[in-house]
Amino acid sequence: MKLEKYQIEEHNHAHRSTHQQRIDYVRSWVSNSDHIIEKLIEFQIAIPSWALGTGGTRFGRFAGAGEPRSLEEKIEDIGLLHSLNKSSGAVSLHIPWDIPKNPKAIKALAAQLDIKFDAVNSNTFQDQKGQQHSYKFGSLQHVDKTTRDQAIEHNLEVIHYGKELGSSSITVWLSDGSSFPGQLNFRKAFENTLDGLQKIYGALPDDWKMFVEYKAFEPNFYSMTVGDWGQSLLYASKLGPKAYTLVDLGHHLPNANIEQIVSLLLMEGKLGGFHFNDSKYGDDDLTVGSINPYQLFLIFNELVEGMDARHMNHATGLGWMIDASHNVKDPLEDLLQSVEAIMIAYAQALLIDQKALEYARQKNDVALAQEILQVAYRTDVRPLVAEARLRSGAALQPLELFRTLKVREHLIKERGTQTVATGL
Ligand code: LRH
Ligand code: MN
Ligand code: MN
Repeated sequence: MKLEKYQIEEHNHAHRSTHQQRIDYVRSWVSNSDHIIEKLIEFQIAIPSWALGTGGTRFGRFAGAGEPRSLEEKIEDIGLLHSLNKSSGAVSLHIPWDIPKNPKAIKALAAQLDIKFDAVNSNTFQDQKGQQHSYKFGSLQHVDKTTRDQAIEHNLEVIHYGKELGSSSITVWLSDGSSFPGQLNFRKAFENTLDGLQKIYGALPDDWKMFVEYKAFEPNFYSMTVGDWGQSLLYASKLGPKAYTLVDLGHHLPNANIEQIVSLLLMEGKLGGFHFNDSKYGDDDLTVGSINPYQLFLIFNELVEGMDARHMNHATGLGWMIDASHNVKDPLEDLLQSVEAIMIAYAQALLIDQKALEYARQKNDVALAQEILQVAYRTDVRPLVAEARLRSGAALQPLELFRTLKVREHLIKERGTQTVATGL
């Protein structure tokens, strides 16, 4: 299924006058609204190839209908999202879940839909069919060199696929760790992992980056070998200038101050990218902004301030990606909601009067500093986000249009009801 330009135009026409009233109101008192709209138009968020089908929990998976059956169909789904919001112009592949069997054709299809290839992800947290050595006790940390070599080899293969598609970064997330005290020599596990990462790093093309993603728990529950931002930063620093830390919002211990982590990683020039999602308890991978939108806004405040201080381009300076998937919503609707939540938080952060905030801090005026943040957070910036979409040829209300055009029903007709997308 493909969305036609006229379908978007008709929808926008029907919403035009209400939108005009709303945007006029915001513009009447937000002095930098055009600047914000331009920033929003530039900003693109990569969609993970594993989020286009229904996710699951370890207790079960309730597959939806009309899910993509191949990588081609996943890219087509991202094409649909991108025509609805013009903010999802990139895909992040997980290998071997989504091996591009015919990279040239995949690249051409993506280019046709204006979709770029963001970071490629390796997978040494599951055993694949026919695999010689098991990752049950880890991959790069493994006590057995042949298992470590196999994991390194897999990462090199992922880089190879990435090169063919035009990616320029690899995200390495390891489930390595231990579940019981005594199981692991922490130092040796770190050294083995560093050695493996160094070999992978050595195979990176000149213009590539490596993102080292950390996670505090799960699937190991006593120790994780890349367990927090300190460990990730240690690996990234030892590896060299092409290695960065990747922050997945769900990978912290409860109540961690993620915005402070973001600020310090940016200060060190070592923040590489993001996996956006939301959570109440652990790595829940819920829709972005569905549980704690204020935290998301505070993170964006640090991103905007820190990136401006380093003269970084917001749109291209970091790898922005969603990493959410679950059991109960239509995956495409869910992704539209996630992208919208990110755009809202970004717009609110752009609204903050950074000079006034700094002045309040210098004066130790705590109440004023809090007020400045909350004024921005409590502003309804949805008309600005919608205006950015309108100007880039997307839909004023993407989710509503998705429903009125009965996109999922069309996909079910094309693909059937018994479809299972690859992924988690
Ligand atoms: C691990 C993780 C990591 C994986 C993805 C599927 O929890 O966040 O990024 O690649 O989930
Ligand atoms: Mn992640
Ligand atoms: Mn995760």
